Amino acid sequence: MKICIIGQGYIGLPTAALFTTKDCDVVGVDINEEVVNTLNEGDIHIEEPGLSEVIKKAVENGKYHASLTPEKADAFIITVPTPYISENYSCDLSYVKSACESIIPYLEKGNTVIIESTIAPMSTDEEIKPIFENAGFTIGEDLYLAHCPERVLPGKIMYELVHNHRIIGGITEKCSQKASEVYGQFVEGELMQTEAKTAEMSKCMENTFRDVNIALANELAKICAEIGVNALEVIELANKHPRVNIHTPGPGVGGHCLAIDPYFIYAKAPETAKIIKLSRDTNKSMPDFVVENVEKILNNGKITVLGLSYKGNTGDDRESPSYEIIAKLKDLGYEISDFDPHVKPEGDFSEAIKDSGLILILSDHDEFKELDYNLITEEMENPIIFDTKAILKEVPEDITLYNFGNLYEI
Ligand code: SAJ
Repeated sequence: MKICIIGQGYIGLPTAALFTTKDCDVVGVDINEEVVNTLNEGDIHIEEPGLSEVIKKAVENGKYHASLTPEKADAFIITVPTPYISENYSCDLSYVKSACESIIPYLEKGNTVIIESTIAPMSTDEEIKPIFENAGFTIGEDLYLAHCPERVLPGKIMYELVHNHRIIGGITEKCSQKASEVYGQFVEGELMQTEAKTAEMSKCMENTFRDVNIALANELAKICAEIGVNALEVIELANKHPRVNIHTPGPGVGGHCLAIDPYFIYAKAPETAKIIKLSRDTNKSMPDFVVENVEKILNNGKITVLGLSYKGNTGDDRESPSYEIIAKLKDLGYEISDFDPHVKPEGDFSEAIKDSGLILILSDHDEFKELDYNLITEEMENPIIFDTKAILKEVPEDITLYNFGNLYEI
């Protein structure tokens, strides 16, 4: 089978690599000439464990090449970004649409086209299908179109692409069957066939489920701070119930999925999607909540922020609440230093905490779980830590520790 994959990023390139391991010929298309050149030399431009070996081998044995333009193939997979448009709470489909337009000259009867990019519910039916119909194809008869969202975790992409279950949302049943045949080449998880709109909604809802649950935990943290209860202890105890799983409160929800996908649903039914919108608002209010509490701990001076990325043990800082918190603290006149070994590996912890009045932990990196407390007491002006991710369990007596469990003590 020959596969043409448009967009050679975090999802497109690993997907291309996996097809080559199953004797498929793959052309990886990207608009970035530098990326195309790098890939054709057998090197990769992104970091993902296990990926570079596969691409190197596939370039050597001729199973993979990159190109600026599409080529004829049996299946076309679109893995381009869908940026968030804050004005109307929806996704920018322009890259997906132009990727669709770009393959039209190469399409032949019987081909399959798969959209993997995360898109708002109804997009495949209302916005993508007409592009191919206008080019003369009848979907389900001479061209097969499906939305098959990816659901992988960076760092584990090569494993999860093979083993995770996949939602295969065809415009017609035949479209789902055809798309399943494509993924059946390397996917070992279940291929769950459904309609395109159900696949779109499922993907958005998976991330919304998590966002709403985090909002509940964040609201609990605020309530407990107000009335004087330890929220972290409440969560620990309540979660011993076999059917309860309260999530973890934090400084806000970052990343390019949870903080965005719920809006795609909200935009479709703003009058009805009340919990979804309120949850987004609650999670978006957390940077302010952190700042308010910092102000209660320290009037002025230097604050050391530990963690710039949106979650632990990654250098990914897209939509990270850390930057909003830092900007707000700077506006209030605090001097800010930061330390994040994943985002800024050149940073120096001892320099960052020197003469600081407060350490503010905003990401749960493993490196922060064991801090050098002697250095902290020696270098800091006041040895106080505000741990918004609750990663420190116990600190020496001469250090004051605040987290979302004891904010009412400030
Ligand atoms: N967070 C909390 N409290 C929690 C859990 C997370 O505040 O209890 C925060 C994190 O600190 C982070 C944010 O939420 O700022 C998002 O982190 P995450 O690990 O929950 O999610 P993402 O955005 O890295 O990845 C999600 C995943 N989706 C789900 O778990 C439903 C992943 O499986 C998807 O592949 C990915 O979105 C995607 O691309 O859609």
